Amino acid sequence: MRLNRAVDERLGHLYRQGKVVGGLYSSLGQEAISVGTAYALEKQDILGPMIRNLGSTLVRGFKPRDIFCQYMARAAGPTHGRDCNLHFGDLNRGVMSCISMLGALIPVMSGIALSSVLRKENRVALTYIGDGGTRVGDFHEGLNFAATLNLPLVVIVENNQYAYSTPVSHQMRNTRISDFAAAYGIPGETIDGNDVLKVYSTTKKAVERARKGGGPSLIECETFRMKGHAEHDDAKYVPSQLVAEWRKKDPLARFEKYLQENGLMTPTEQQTVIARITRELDDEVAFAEASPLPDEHTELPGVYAD
Ligand SMILES: Cc1ncc(C[n+]2csc(CCOP(=O)(O)OP(=O)(O)O)c2C)c(N)n1
Repeated sequence: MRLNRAVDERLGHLYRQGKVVGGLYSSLGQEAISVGTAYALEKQDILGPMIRNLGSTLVRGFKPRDIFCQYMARAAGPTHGRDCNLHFGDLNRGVMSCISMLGALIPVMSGIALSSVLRKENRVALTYIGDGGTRVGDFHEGLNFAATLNLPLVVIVENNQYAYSTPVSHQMRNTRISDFAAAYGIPGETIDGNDVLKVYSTTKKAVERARKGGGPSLIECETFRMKGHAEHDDAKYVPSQLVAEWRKKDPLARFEKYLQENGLMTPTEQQTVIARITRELDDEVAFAEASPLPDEHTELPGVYAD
C-alpha cells in the first residue's frame, strides 16, 4: 500500500513536470482495495484491473519502472508507448488488460472464468468496477452470464462515491450496490473498503467459494476518491467537508496504526520501509526518464493480428 501510494505521488510530480503523456488517474485513498483483493488470489488466478488499480498490478509483479515507462510512453513500458496509462496486462503474470469502456471487463472476465471451467484450470477471475460503471448494461449482462453458468468470478465494486462529478445518489435510486447481487442470485456484501484486512478476508472467502464451484460474488467496497477524476480535475464539485471526513479514514494510516499498536511494526521499521521505497523509486524514475521513446517503425506490430 505504501508502494502504491508512493508510485502514485511520483506520477503526480511527473505529470506536473509535463512528462506524463496523457491522463493520470489516481488511486489515492483506494489502495486497500487493490492490495487486499490482489493478495487474496493464487498464482494461477486472473486479475482484470481498472485504471485505479495500480496497487493490484504491483502485487502481481509489475515493477514501478513498468508503470513510469508506461505513463511516459517509453519503449520499455508494457505497451511499448502505445498506451499511456493503466491499459496494459500480461497473462504470464495473470493480468488481463484494463478495458477503457466501463463494464466491458465483466463479460470478458466471465469468459475467462468460463474457459477455466471448460479447461479444468482451477482459475478464479477477479475484476473491478466503479459505482458509475455498475450502471452500464455490460455489468449486468456479464454478472447474469457468470451467475447463470455458476462461473468462478469475483467482482469488486469500488464505490468511491463519485463517477466523475456525479455523486452516487444521482446515479441510482437504490444506492446499496451489493443489493444488485440478489437480482442475479449470487452473494453480495458491502464492506469498509478502507480496511485492508477486511477487504482481504472478504475477498479470500469469495475466491475460495468460487474455486470450490460456489459461483460468483459481488463485493462492494466503500471508499472515497481523494482526488479529482483525473489529475486535470480539481474536483471543486466535491464538498470539502466530505473530503475531510474521508481523510480521517485513510486506509494506509489506519493499517500502519494497526501494525504499530499490535507490535507488528515499530516506528523505526516504518521509516526503513519508507526510505527503501524512496530509494527504489528514485532509481525507477531515473530508469524511465533515461529510456527511449519507441522507434517510429514499431507502432504497428502487436496492434493487429498478423
Ligand atoms: C461505457 C463508458 N461510458 C463512459 C466512459 C467515460 N468515463 C470514463 S471514467 C468515467 C467515470 C467512472 O466513474 P466510476 O465508474 O464511478 O469510477 P471512478 O472513476 O469513480 O473510479 C466515465 C464516465 C467510459 N469510459 N465508458
